Amino acid sequence: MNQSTLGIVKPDAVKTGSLGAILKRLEAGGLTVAGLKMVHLTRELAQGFYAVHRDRPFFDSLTDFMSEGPCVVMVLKGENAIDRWRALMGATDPGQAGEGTIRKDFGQNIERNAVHGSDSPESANFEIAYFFNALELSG
Ligand code: 3AN
Repeated sequence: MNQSTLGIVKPDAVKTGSLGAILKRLEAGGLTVAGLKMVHLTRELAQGFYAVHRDRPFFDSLTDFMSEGPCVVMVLKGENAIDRWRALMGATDPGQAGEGTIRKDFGQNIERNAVHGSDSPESANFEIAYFFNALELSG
């Protein structure tokens, strides 16, 4: 099934100059970039994006982190793009992530974990629309 998902290269990975390496991994993993831009989220925009986590103890820290510097938001397409991108990312905690995954190689800890990926078709729809309009997407 051809799918779209939202990926984010988070502020930690942009700061360490890992953007190119991460793009290379996702292209090598069979995903196509259909939209991409750099944004510096305000705290409010980060809170809106992560609204589903608003009651979690890490919400304030997570939204501070996501607004501390620029990140790169992108729409990724491909066969089973949602699961494929999450497999390339690895487990949420880089310490638990498998060898060769992005989070294992570029993440610092469970919060500063380099990348984000939608976890379902419903969240992909919400997350893509949060950052992109139709004119900004190709293919
Ligand atoms: P994933 O990004 O793997 O789908 P979620 O949706 O459970 O993980 O969490 C969203 C984001 O919240 C994670 N990417 C991570 O940055 C942060 N996060 C998740 N669990 C924790 C935690 N226990 N402590 C701090 N931050 C966390």
